Amino acid sequence: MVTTADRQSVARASNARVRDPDLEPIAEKVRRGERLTTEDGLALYETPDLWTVCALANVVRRRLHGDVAYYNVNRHLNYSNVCALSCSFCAFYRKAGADGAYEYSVEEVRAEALAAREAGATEMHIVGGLHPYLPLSYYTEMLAAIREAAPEIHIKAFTAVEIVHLARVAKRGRDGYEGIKSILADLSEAGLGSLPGGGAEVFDDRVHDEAYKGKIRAGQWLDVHRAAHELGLNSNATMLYGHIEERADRIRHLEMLREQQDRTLAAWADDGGLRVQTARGHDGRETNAVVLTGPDEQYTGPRLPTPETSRTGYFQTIIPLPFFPDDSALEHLPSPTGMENLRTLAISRLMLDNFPHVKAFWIMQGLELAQFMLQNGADDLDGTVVWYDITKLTGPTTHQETSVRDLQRAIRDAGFRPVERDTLYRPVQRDGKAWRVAT
Ligand code: V47
Repeated sequence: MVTTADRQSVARASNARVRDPDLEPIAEKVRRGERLTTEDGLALYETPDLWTVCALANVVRRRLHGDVAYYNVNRHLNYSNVCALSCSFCAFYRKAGADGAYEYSVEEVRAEALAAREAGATEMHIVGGLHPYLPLSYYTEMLAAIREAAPEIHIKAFTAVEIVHLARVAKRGRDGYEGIKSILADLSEAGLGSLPGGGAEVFDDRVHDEAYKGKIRAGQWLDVHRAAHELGLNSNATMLYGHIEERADRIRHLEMLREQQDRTLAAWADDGGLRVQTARGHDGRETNAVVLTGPDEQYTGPRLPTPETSRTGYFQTIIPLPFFPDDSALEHLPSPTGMENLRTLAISRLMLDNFPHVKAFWIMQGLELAQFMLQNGADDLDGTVVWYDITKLTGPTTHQETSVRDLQRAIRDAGFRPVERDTLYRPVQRDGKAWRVAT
């Protein structure tokens, strides 16, 4: 719900002085709710005027979410680090039988679900490596065990590459798109609620072949999410940046995500009252674009395009992930700086005009920078997390937890109103450990 105070803050933000005159045409497009082009994206990267980039991202963020900033009470669970791949950016994977390799049993996952329930969590976010030996039944049993132990918890699980791996494990790899869709249907039947955004890395063949050869390419990653959306499952998207890719690769990545979301939203536009504009895709071709913000706000809540139509099956959130070099085969590279992280998040907000949410994942950005990002495009910090094995911000520990009090304090201190959400961005009403989705 966008209030008068929100409108005033949008107006203030829209009138922010543009210091670099080259950004004026881009600022004008943002004010009018028009789609930005590839060249605009590159100009936002090249300008020394980072403050205007951030101010423009703040205009869009405030149009969409006013003074609200989201967090959730969740648990991340990395069920196994055993992986058939050896991506050079990754410090998480181990080969089967190697020192430090682990996998949770279904009973251990059940115990985690009970602990999450005890702690009042609304979501379990579950991902792992491409385990060469676990059968499909391990995954469906894992979901069923969680559903039984904690039926109210939303299970957001498995990156696109894990889904493709499961199709191969279940000998449905040759069935292509239909094989992938049938795996998703089986997982959904067992309890899967949505897909996280991991494993997208950067959609570029050169970068793929140098840094994560063997992983699925852009087309397959997008296909898995398209199949999930067709089944009515929402999903997220990530971009892992700051390693061997170019800034132009990042812009193309964002454009490819935006075009896939266009195809979903444009099909809903007629009955949802969304305005369709003509734009150019990343390959120069004409597309039907749906921009969620404009001088008259269009986005109406957690379920696009209107609460009445209650549609699900779209990208909710973009999560830009800064590269952590430590202990990876790319350890010699520096990690992106705070300024680069801020700029990339702001540009993600501006380019992904049809994604409702932008997450500053505090585990990777650090809570201090994530808090600042709320003023520069982000509207979500992720949650309490508890255990996280893939990257480590401080030291070797995988216990990376923050309290609701600290998340709320960070949000308030940044000038926003903390709202606890469920995985689908519905506000949560909480009384201690007990909670329900607010109506
Ligand atoms: O898939 C792996 C990336 C992802 C490194 O959907 C690395 O809400 C940086 O996807 N440096 C997992 N990144 C995290 C993820 C995620 C996180 C929070 C919320 C959501 C969501 C999704 O982390 C992996 C991979 O792309 N990753 N290694 C690294 N060294």
